[in-house]
Amino acid sequence: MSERTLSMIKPDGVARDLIGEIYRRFEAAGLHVVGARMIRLDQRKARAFYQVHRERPFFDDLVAYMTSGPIMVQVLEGENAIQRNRELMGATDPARADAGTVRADYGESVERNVVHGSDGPGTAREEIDFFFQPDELHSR
Ligand code: 3AN
Repeated sequence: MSERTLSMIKPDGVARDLIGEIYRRFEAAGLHVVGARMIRLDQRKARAFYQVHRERPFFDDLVAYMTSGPIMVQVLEGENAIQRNRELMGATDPARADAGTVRADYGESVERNVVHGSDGPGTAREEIDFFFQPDELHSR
């Protein structure tokens, strides 16, 4: 079933010029970029995006990091896109990520782990709506 998921390239990925490499991996895996934008999150928006983690000890550090520079946000569309993108990213902790995944290849730590991807259909819908208007998305 074709579905959509929200992906982000985090500040470390943008700063290290990994946008093209990561988009290449999406496209090679059959994930079509149907909407994309470069933005810089402010405190309010970063806190809102990560509000499920607001009680966690790493929350303030995560917000500081995610507001430290521009990010790319994109919507990926394709068969099983949510799971497929999770497989491309690898585990949250780069040290535990499978070989050949984005986080294994480029992640520096559990915080500076290069990419984000929605973890299920509900969060995918919410996260896509958080960043994009319907007329900014273009199915193939
Ligand atoms: P994922 O991005 O793999 O779905 P989540 O949703 O558990 O992982 O965590 C969201 C983000 O919070 C992670 N991408 C990571 O940047 C950060 N994070 C998660 N756990 C930790 C931790 N123990 N220490 C620092 N940052 C963390």
